[in-house]
Amino acid sequence: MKLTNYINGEWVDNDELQTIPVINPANGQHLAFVPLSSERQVAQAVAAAKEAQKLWARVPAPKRADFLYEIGYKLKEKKEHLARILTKEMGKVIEEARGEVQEGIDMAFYMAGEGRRLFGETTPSELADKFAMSVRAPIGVVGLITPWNFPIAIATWKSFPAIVSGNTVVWKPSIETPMMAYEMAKIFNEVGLPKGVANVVFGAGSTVGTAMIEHPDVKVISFTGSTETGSKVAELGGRNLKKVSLEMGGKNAVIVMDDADLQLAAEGILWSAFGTAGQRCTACSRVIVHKEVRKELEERLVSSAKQLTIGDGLDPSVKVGPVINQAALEKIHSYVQIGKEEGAKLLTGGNILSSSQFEQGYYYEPTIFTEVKPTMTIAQEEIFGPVISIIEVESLEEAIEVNNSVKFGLSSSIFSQDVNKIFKAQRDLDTGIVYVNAGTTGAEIHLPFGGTKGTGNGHRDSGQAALDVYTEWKSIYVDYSGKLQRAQIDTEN
Ligand code: UN1
Repeated sequence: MKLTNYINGEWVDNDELQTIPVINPANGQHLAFVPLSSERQVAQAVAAAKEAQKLWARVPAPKRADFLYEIGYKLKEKKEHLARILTKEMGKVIEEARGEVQEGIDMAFYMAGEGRRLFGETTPSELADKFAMSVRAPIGVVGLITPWNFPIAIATWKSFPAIVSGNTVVWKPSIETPMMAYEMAKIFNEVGLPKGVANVVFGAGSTVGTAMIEHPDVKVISFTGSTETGSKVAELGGRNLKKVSLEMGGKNAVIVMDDADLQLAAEGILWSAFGTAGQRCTACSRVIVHKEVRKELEERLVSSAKQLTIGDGLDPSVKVGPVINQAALEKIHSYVQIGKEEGAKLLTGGNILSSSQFEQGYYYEPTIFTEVKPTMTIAQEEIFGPVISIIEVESLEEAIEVNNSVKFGLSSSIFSQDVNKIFKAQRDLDTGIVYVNAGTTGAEIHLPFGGTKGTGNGHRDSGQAALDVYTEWKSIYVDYSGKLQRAQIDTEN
């Protein structure tokens, strides 16, 4: 199968473009070919989006929202079909793939509801017979750059609020997961979304992204991905005076206090650390544990980690699927080597799986280090794989300090039964998301998603906060006094 760009409501078959294969990370199976587009395809898509936006902005928001309802129904109808492609293309286990499609469905219906809200504000004017209000106005053409780990969910967090608020979209999905984007484009087409409102351009490396960011008609860039790429996006976006929303890495920790329910804590850690093979930006990669319960927690974590079935995510008994590609496998393994060299103690895992069952795919053993110092590389840098570092502390204060000692600030969690500790922690943990008595993953779509410090630049995906990325406030004053009234000029004297 050869995938094509989706531009101006058409499948643009780029015969002149080079294509590369899409590979199933579970078994090396060849799934499709994806085109590598150039600036020319980006320019075409932006032109289509610009033209479409003039009309789209005039469509009443509740009518724009009707398309999102239709998209939601389609996603629902195709849930199993999409989940299976997602597992094949990205590797996450089928149960999680279904969960991700569900996130897209929920986002569609949630943002469709926004079509009948999109609230503005009315405010008393300081002058008599004058009406003042502020409304959300669409910005124009929006460029989306999305990652492979949540190829549907993250795309919906960005595109649906953009579309419902009257913008049009040019979307560059990750080259690792183009099939999901192609399926989304099919849905846009099937529900009759007006041509040019949502466009998909495939590309590898920085060609398409750079062309999008530099294009004068693209006004907003929303990016989720690595910190390394994100800072380049920010730099280029800044130079081109774009509004840029960034969602980047995490180094998320679970804090386990001495009064915690240890079984629950172990289950929460395991799910957040090894689910999606650790490839979530919200994945737990540090466990900060009170010294009184460290040994017991370690025993529970190690024995449960050893029981996790690893393999092809299409097999429903599998709990940990492959990582995305060979480069990811090597990067994870090199962090494990660094951990050993820096003196951390390996409790379990630490290997690339290479027996005949695994040799065609990219599998890494769930790995647990202990006796990790907060300053070690494995406790500071994002590994994006199934590796956790256990750090011992003596108090809640120390736990919070260790949690906050990394450059990222996406998600954190505390397990405790003490309400005072819980409330103190939720206030002092410097992350955009805090969980109490639950792991670090599982964000819901109607709450803002994003982080502090190096995780982002102050914007949020999903939730109503996403509307702030894709709209601008317009203040409107209507003077119905019939005479010249001058604000701020003192008429008394
Ligand atoms: C991501 O980690 O890149 O919170 C997104 C979660 C999911 C989304 C994660 N709902 O785990």
